[in-house]
Amino acid sequence: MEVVTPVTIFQNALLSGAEVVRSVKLLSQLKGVFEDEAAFEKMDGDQVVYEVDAWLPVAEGTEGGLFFGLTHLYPGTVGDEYFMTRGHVHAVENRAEYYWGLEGEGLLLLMDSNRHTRAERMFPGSLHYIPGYTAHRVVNTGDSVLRFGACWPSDAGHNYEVIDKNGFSRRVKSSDNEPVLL
Ligand code: S6P
Ligand code: ZN
Repeated sequence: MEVVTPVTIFQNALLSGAEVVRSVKLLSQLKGVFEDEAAFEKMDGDQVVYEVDAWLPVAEGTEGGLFFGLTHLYPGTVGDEYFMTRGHVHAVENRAEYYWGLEGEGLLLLMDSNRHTRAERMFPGSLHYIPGYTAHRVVNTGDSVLRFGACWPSDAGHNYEVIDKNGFSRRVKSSDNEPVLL
């Protein structure tokens, strides 16, 4: 019997191995995402808001495969709005996804096709099923890095345009150091 060592290791909320690809999202790449544009312009655009480590074992668009990702979302605010991911729906809209919390705390915003937005609390051990046709965005409401895992179909793709254009119907802001959904 042949025994091999996996090429990818997922340990202590970190993903490593030769096939893992890291992408970095700088604040300057999130122009238009946060409400307070004056506060945004005053900030260092080169600061990292989040990083995604992804293992894509099959080609993007392959039917039947699965992708695995780990997002590291740093703490911070633009004005009083917490750092968050850009957010997207899947290009193949009926494709679902799992997220799970690993470190830190935050909120997962889920917006359905009627623009109704609900929020699920994220914490180490939280598990989130994101149905198809549902826009998803994660907000770091804590003061440490929020790390979460993701698993999605390899033919889901990403559609960022709809969120870039219309945003989510709710925003998460800090009021007296407490997150409020507005
Ligand atoms: C992919 C999955 C995550 C996000 C990541 C960054 O389907 O939902 O890996 O890509 O959390 O968020 P965004 O909105 O910039 O892709
Ligand atoms: Zn997704």
